[in-house]
Amino acid sequence: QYGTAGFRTNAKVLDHIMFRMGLLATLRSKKTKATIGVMVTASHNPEEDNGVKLVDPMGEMVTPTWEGYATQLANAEDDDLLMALKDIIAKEEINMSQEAHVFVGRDTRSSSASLSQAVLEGVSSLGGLNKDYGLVTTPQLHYMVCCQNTRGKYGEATVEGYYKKLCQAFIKLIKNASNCTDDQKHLSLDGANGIGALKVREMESHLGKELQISLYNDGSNGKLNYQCGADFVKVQQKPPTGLEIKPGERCCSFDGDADRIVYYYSDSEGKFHLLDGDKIATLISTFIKELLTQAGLNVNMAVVQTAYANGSSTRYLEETMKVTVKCTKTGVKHLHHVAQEFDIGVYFEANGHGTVLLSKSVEDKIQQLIDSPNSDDEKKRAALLLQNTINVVNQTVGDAISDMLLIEAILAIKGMTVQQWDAIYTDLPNRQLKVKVADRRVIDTTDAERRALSPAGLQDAIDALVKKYSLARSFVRPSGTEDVVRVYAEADTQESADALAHEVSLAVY
Ligand code: NG1
Ligand code: ZN
Repeated sequence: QYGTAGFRTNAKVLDHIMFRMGLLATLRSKKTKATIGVMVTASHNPEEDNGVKLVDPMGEMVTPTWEGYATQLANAEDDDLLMALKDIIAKEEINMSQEAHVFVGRDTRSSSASLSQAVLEGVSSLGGLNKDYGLVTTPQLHYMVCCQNTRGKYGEATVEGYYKKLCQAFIKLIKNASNCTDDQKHLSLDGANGIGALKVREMESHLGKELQISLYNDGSNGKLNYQCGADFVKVQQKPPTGLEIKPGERCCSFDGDADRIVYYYSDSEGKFHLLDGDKIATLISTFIKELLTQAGLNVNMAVVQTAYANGSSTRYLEETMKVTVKCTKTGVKHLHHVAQEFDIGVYFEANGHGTVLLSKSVEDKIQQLIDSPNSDDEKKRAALLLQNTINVVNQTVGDAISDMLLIEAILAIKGMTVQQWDAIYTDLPNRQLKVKVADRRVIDTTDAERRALSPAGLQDAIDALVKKYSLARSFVRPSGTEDVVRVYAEADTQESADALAHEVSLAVY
């Protein structure tokens, strides 16, 4: 099934899927009369796995109908493939004489080169024209597709153009940071032994001395995602191997395709502190809200989260920051769609995947403030900061490189240490567990996956368990990317969160 992460499994069984996704991307391009992207990656999965995802014209995920076609094509027997293609062509009334353009990118997995070759062959066999970007991060490919289809309005569709746009905006932002010491400009980065590390190396010359990155797990000797990377750090709640963590020092981890980022540090007692997607969303939305106030702009802004968002973050955003918070189902496309309903939508999954979306009308209002002779200096400064914030952000999808630059700029401008950022609110202790069951699909959920509708009695059992603990919350949902049921629990102490997660797991089993 083409799920939230596209197709993802052991690389050995994927070549025909890749070829067929090349075919499907070509059809999608003919249908939309636009360039479509195909990214070969399995993100944070082990090196042995691989996967593929299609990118729609504006850099978004493909629509549910086309996800359905992807599933049909992938499952067709060889003899039925032509029929399956003809079926899609007929249903979508595709004009086969229309030109097709497909951009292809891949991560650093050893299987990615030949698998992306299979995609390219799929594209050419339906007469599509392709451009092979080779090794790129997932968000870079999304960015290229969007640039191409907006005829350069979003930027230049090259990797070099991407670095230039982001780094120029970053350098303009950082000029507003007075008294920034060399120590504060230093960041330790765990590249998960993946593509992100390679691309940060490429980008470094564009950053000048404004950000000094010590790169660990750069792929030179470690294994991709093995005991490192954003997913490992978030789920294990401990630092990656291969990174020397000095007390108080700001560190971050990318995942295997560089679309997720988490920050962390260890305190003077050696205790590990994680700053996940919720902390990132809080930092970014606070910064933007302050600038909007300074600029005198009244726009509707929301932070979009999933059920995995720490309860403390939701409470802080709603009660202290007074921003609208929306909760959606897990999976970036759900968050992205809800964020699009607002003038400004800041969306982050707790695991560190997220970005900021700004409507055209907000961009225009900011430009007017900059151009207007009547704006006072404070307003103009805030408007310029907002404009550079927009330019450093990759609005097409969550992007570890872009998020990192924005976070580094915000911390520098606010003169904030990682400890001060962490202290904005205190996370509720929490635990995530996986449970293997015969058929995870028997669990049906509602209310953005926070309540189980079936099997009968499960939600009542969870409710009864939650009542035993204070500040507690728990939910279960079938994973969209693994054959497991995920259990989440939070409570006032780690012991309670662990016990609750364990008890709820037993109720699922
Ligand atoms: P599943 O396996 O459906 O929980 C995981 C992540 C999602 C998202 C997708 C796609 C968690 C709890 N779930 O989904 O947030 O990133 O993978 O990669 O982190
Ligand atoms: Zn990823």
